[in-house]
Amino acid sequence: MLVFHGRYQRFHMPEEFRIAKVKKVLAISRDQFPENFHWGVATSAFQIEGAVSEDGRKPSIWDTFSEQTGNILNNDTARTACDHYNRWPEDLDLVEKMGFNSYRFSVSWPRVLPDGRGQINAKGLDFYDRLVDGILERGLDPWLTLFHWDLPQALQEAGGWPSRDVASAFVDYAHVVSARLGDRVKRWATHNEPWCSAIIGYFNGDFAPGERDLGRAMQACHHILLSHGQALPVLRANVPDAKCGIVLSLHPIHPARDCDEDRSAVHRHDGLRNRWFLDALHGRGYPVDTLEALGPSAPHILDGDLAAIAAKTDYLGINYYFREVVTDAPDSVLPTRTRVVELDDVEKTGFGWEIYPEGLVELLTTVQNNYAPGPVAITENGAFFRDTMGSEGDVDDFGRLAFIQRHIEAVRTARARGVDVFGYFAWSLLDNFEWASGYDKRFGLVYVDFETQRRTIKSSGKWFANFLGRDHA
Ligand code: IFM
Repeated sequence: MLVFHGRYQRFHMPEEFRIAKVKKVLAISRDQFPENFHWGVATSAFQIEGAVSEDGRKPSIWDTFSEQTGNILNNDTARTACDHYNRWPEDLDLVEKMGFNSYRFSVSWPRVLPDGRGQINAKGLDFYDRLVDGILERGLDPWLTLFHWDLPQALQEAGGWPSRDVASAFVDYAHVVSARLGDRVKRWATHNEPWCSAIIGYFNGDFAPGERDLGRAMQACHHILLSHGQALPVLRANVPDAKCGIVLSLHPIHPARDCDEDRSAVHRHDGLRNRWFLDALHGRGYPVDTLEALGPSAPHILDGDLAAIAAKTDYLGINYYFREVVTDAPDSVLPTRTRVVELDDVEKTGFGWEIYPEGLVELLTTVQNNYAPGPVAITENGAFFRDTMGSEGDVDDFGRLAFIQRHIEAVRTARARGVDVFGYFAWSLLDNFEWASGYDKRFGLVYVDFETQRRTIKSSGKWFANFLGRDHA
């Protein structure tokens, strides 16, 4: 029987058959990883919390951006999202039920400091206090990210990340959050994917605040990295036993054609995409070739900035989704004179992103060989595929399951080659507000019916429960 239900296929598959199918694809086992390996799921505040004006929260740049017609697919907004602000106990129960030992989340800056700095919103901070207690009560290790893109709108109006003052506001915010939660949260990340908040937000314009100015984007990027470095001593002072890091989205870069032009395009592209962040964080300053390519759009850097950015961290978070294949493109809008090429005959996720697990092995070993960053965690990895709805309310997502398994296998290979990967976090716990794609692109291990807010663990989540030694979720 095959019935179509909205966008999703519904079909009948008996429970035993589905469980057998989930078990059949299991090719890796937890005991191939250390006992203390961090297995987790990741989320971010803006994508799941909703409650955008409850209890004193004020708008972030993403509220403003998503309320403007045409910026988000279907004009979706995150006003309610997964209503996690009210449903967090149920959501944490799901994390526990799927067998994870760690939970990565972010704090909403405008919930804690509605104007970005100054007056603390006690109710906002109380929410995270309860959330952290709830995480610990379920035996999960809290991994807190301070900034996952939701800059308070008031700070954007004061210039946004291109303004140096915003870096100092971030340091004050880091102080407020760590002073309150640092007795219980030991794993801290300053920023998630500065590439996206700086370059996509201020140059490409597809993300909030939607600007299109390369110079402002690079200045924003510099201040984000600076704020990371300047916040570290504050975190360490408030939380002496903290493990602090930053989370980068990195990509292996490959040439589209086997020719010198594309090989040199790879180097240039890698300069902006990867080395810009890795070099600066590891004390090498910004790559000279990229600075030259940027010309007048290069950021203003004050004495001491690069030393601050290179402050020692305890781990590096890497978010891995796909590789980038590039070609030489003198007419490109990018200062690197490169263009990302979409390949035809390759496996892809529903987003059109190439499925390339071997890229994770390459990325991890290259970062290890070039930077020796110390312990590394895969802080995000996952995929969007259209889910299949079963007649018994079950949700099959075997595409996602296979994607995740192949990437966990890649982590195992990288570890066998000497890379100290100590954690893997699936993106994401719940289907959620996928930025400019709204609710159309679902990444969750848990299906969310956005009309009823009903949650259903998908096959991938059930597989995790099995893999992590929990009885069937
Ligand atoms: O949803 C995002 C997340 O917020 C940051 N990393 C990539 C994910 C999937 O696009």
